[in-house]
This record gives sequence, structure tokens and C-alpha cells, in this order.
Amino acid sequence: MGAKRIFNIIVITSTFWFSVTILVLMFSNEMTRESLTMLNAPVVLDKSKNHKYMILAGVQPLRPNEKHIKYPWEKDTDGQSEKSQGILAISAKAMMGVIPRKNQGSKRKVYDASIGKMKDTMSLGEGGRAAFLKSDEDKKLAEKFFANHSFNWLLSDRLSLDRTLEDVRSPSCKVKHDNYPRNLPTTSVIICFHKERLSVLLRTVHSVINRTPPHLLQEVIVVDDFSQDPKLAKPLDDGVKEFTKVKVLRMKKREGLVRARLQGAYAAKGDVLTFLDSHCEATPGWAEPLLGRIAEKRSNVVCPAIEVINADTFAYQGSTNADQRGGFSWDLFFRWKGIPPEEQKLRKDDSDPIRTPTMAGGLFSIHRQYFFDIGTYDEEMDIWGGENLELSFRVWMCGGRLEIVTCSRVGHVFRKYTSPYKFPDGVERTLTKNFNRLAEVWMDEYKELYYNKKPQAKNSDYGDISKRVALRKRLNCHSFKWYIDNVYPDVQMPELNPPARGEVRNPSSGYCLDSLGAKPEHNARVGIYVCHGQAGNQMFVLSSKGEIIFEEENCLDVSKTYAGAPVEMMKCHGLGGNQKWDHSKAHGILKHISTQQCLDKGSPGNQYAIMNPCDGRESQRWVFSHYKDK
Ligand SMILES: [Mn+2]
Repeated sequence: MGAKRIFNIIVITSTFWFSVTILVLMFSNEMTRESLTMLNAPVVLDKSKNHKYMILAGVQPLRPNEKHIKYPWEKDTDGQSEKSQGILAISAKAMMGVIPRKNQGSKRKVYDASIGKMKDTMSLGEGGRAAFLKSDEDKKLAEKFFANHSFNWLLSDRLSLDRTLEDVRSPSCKVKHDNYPRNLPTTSVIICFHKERLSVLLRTVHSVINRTPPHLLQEVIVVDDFSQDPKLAKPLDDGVKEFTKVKVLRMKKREGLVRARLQGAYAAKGDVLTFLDSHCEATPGWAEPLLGRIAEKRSNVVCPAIEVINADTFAYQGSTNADQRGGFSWDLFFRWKGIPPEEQKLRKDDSDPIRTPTMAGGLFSIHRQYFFDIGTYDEEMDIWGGENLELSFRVWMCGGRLEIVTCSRVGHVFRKYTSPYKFPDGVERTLTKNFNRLAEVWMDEYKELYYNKKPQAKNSDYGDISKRVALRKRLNCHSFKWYIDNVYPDVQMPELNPPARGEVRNPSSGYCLDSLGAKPEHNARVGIYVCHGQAGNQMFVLSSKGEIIFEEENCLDVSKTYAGAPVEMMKCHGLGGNQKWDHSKAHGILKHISTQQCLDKGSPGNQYAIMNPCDGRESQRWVFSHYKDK
């Protein structure tokens, strides 16, 4: 009898606890599912299950430190839920063996709608946070091969390909997002690379797939410009196998950016071509603002705001160019420039696009048919360089419009130090050929400003440009003067025929004035260095106002009157004063008017030029390499 009673008690107790366990778990899961659905409600585009995609308008992506949904067995870091869950839940968990282990306290899983998965938000680099390699071996390894990629390649390998990023858009951009029509043009995203790190390339692809609404993404075309690297062969194919929308094209020899992109463009079927570098991450809501602008007018060529992903930590650092637009220097390099106030006034708020004279080149969208109509790229341009300005000039001069669409934000890993690319014909020869073609086809009489700045390019061979000249004629394009007057009136315009220009040599020593690569905005001192005849840092202009100008907008400036006073490079103000000099070929000195001292090379071994009382010594003699022809 006693035994049966004990047996009954055991059965009843077990049944009771078992039921409690099941109920608690069901309840918890139900709650979880419900909350997930609530979170997802505005997110889900359609009912299909097997997609990974982006977040529609207005949905906040995960913030790493914010609380989202927790499974009941996850330990709450603030310690509240342990108490509030009550004794029953804890008993249930204990019986099911799901009591959290102590060291899991820092992990927190949340549902990430953008990839349709549970995700550990505390893991490396999530939310675009800075990440670090932990072990000394890793750090050494990363450092040892750093130059291969010029970014922290090993850290990249450790970050999730689907890592979350914050929604970095401004409030007015989010409001705008709700008003895009559903039937925007579709886009083919074209990503060209040469010897890219696979993880960085794949993260670019994943970010596009995850954050572009599927009905707008025609395909992703990845073009390998002859990397000849087994790590980018099968592993790449395997890496994109899960995505039916991703194609890989491989060039049969090294073609360079222009011809690789063209292969992508020929294969593309989307309404719009979107070119991205192979080391980017698209952020939530990046695609619609670009496509929306092209839907308004197919001759709008649009660039996203390019934001910084730190090359050491992969931190998504946001915008450094928020108040800047594209320009160029007269040696035909792309430059960021401030937005002139008149231009800023044309925008109602920060969600309006910014007209930009040029694009940086790596990231932009263009209507596919329009791209072909206006002559794609100059196919004779090799490897890299000049193609961005060529397209910029052509779009503007031939009836299009170039904009930075600030509501679209894309992160870009800015490599540290220099590009790891190899130019088979040498950097200088390749760039000179590309830049000469650009100047000869598009810049009319303004090409002389380029040759003034880069005299060694003048007699350099640039191949046959007749097709591009014919294209310009056929499209009935404006003159370069029209472009300057209407699109880029704020350009720093050097004199076409200044009194003197070129390197500024001290004949007795063979030393020249040299910016030493300093950033003039930091009031750098002007240096001296052995003359190298390569222009660049040794290229100065003596203006008819008596200024000695470096890089169009920086003037040699002296404010101290003592012997040995420093000479600084400061923004030209055009008012004479501390920036006014006197020089003639005949007397060979550079005399500073307001202090009445002379520019002096100083003693041998000096790094910087100085000012001294004028006494005609050899270290005060200076000769420009070119003087105005009378
Ligand atoms: Mn890049």
C-alpha cells in the first residue's frame, strides 16, 4: 500500500513538473515568437521564407547595447529577469538542463531581420563597432602580411560576413524613405576586384544581398580582374554558391578597372548599373535613394555618401566627407572640396542630393542604357586613374547630372598607406597616358593648366583619341568652359600663363623648395629637398600678384621678422600682405615684401627653408624651371 502511494506521488509529481516545464517553455517561445513578429511586422516585404534581405523603411537595425528579444535561457546582463522569471521558470529550465553557464553572461542573441537569423550581437565587430585581434600571434601574423592588402585582413576574416551595421541615415532621410514608389528600377551591382581579400569581398556581396530589397536587386556580378590567386578561385565560387543572384566573371588577362567594369556592364540585365569597390559594406536603406533619383531622370548619375570603415579595426566610422563634394586638382587627381554656400542653399534639408562636379569613381549608380548611350568608358584607359574624371566631365558636358545622394550611405575600407595594386606598365606611365587622354579629349584650352602642372606629361604618348573626340561631337557636348562656369565655378583657377612656375631650384646646392608632403591646412613649413624633376611636391607657381602658390590654393606666408624666421604654407587670401613676394629671373632672389627679408636655403642639412636679411649669398638664389614667354 505504502509503495503504491509513493509510486503515485512520484508519478503525479513528475507529471506536474513535466507539464510545468512544457508550459513554461511553450509560453516563453510563444512570447518570443510574438515579439519577433511584432518586431518584424514592418520589416517583412513578402511572405517568402528563404530570403535574406534588408530592412524596409523606418526600421531600426540592431544597436549592440540595446535590448531586443531574449530567449528565456539567456542570462540577462542586468540581472533583473532572473528574479522576475520566478521559481517555476527556473525550475523548468533546471529540469531541461538549460541553465546558462556562467561565462555566457556577455553573449546576447537577438533576431536580426536583415538576415533572418538569430545573431550574437556581442561578437566581434557587430553593429560596426571597432574590433581587435586578441592573441599576440594573430597580431604578429596580421602585421607581417599587412602590406598585401593595406588593411587588417586577419581581423576581417574573423568578422561575420553578415555583421550588423547601425542605421546611419538622418531623420529626414528616413522620412523620405517611406515615399519611394515600390516599382523603382532594378539594379545590377557590379563589383570588380584584383587580389582582394576574400572575406572583405564576400562581406561586400553579403551586405548588398542583405540590405537591398529583393525585388530591386537584379543580380550581383563579381568580376575578377585576373587575380591568379587560388584563394579567390574555388573558395569564391563556394562562398557565393548559396546566392542564386550572384555571378562570378573572370578576366583572361589583366585588363584594369575600366575594361573589367565594362565586362560586368555587358553581362548586366538590371535597369541600373551600380558599381561598388570590392571592400564596401552597404548600410540599411542604401539602394532606394539611388534608384529613386535615377527613376526621376535617367540621366542622373548618382553616388552614395562614402563612409569610412577603419582599416585597422573595421569600425564603421561614418562620414568624413559630409560637407564635401568632388572636385579635382589640375594634375587631374580627384579631390574632396567644400560645398559652396550657394550650392548648399539649393538643398531644402540634408536629405536632398548635392550636385557634384566630379565623382571619386569607386561607388556610383547609372542607368544602364544611359551608360551605353553616352559612351561607357574610354576603353584605352589602363588599370586605374582618370576614368572617374572622364565620366564626370562627360556626364555634365553632355547633358547629364552628377550627384551625391546623401541618404544612401556605403562604408568603404580606406586602405592605409598606398594601394597594393601593381601597374604592369608602371604607375607614372599608366596615369600619364590616362590623364593625357582625359585632357586632350575633354578639356579644350584648359588642358594647358594640366600640362603646366605636369610638364613631363607634355610629350608623352597617349594613343589614338579619335573615337572619343568623335563621341564628344556626336553627343553635341558643351565646352569645358561651360562646365567650369556652370558646374564648378568654385574651382581654384591657376593663371594660364603665370610669370614663373615649376620647381624652384637653388642652383649652387641642387636643392628645391618642397612641401615634403605636408598637409598645408596645418600651417606646414615649406621644406627643401634634392631636386627630383618629378613635379609633385616641388611644383610651385609665382602668380602675377606675387604669390608663391602650392597646389592651387596654398601660399608661402611669412609672419615673423627675425633672421631665420620660418616660411609657412597657408591658404591663399589674395590680399598680398604676408603672402607677397618679389622675384625676377634677372636678380634671382625671392624677396618677401612686408618683412624685406629673402628666402634662404639655410645651412647644409637644414630641412626647412628660412628667411634671412638679403645679402646676395648663394643660398638666397632661386630659379624657377619655367618663366613666362614674353
Ligand atoms: Mn576602394
